[in-house]
Amino acid sequence: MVIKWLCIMQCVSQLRRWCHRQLRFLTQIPFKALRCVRHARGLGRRPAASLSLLALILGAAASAAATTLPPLQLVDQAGQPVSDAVARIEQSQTSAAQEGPSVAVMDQVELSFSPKVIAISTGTRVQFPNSDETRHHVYSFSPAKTFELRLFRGNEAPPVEFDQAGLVVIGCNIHDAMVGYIYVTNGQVYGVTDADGGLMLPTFTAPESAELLIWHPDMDDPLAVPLAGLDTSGDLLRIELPMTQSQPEPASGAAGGLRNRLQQFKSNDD
Ligand SMILES: [Cu+2]
Repeated sequence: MVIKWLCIMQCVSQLRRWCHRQLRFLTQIPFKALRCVRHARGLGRRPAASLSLLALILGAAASAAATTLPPLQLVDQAGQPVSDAVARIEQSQTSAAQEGPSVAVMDQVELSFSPKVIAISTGTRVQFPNSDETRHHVYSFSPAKTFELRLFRGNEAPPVEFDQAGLVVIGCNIHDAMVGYIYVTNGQVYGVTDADGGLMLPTFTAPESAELLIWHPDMDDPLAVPLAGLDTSGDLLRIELPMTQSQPEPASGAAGGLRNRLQQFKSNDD
């Protein structure tokens, strides 16, 4: 009798556990169903989001049609050509952009950097061959790149990689008059004017709000010209630059400026 009673109690207990599990399952159904509805609504929103993204892409493409500017000619206030000016289109892209790291050259000829100004993409390495008989000691203390190539001849100096955008002023520790500029940019569309002030930029795409930016060591500030404001109807795009009237820095001033920057850099670095 006792055994029979125990069997009945066990069956009742199992029945209670089964009922409890069923009850839990039943109470979860609305939440599962709710999650399914939310998921379905989420899926339902995805096409709309995709359409919005597609519209944005199409809109951007429409406003960023390929542009080819006429050849630039940069002149000073007297109409004289300005060489060694860097021009670039901000926020622009071009299929003509070089891929991967490349090597640029800033030679040293007759106690001068040659070219005096180069423009490069970030990640570019620059070789500093010395074509003079005397030795040079090339250095820079610019925030975008601080380096030093101790006294060297010929091709003894290893290339220097410029991995940060910015203007890098180059000097020689032996010859104070030697000053060069390396314009490092993250952009793709840029160039340096030749001896005639001329420059042909590659075909590019850019937002309508983008600007043509021009830098030169003899300008107080870079010049920014909205692309929308450029008259591109002619065979030549002539732009007058607000050059400073003063002559290039005298030798002592140039080197002194570099040394002052060195001291400032060192004091800021302490
Ligand atoms: Cu030198």
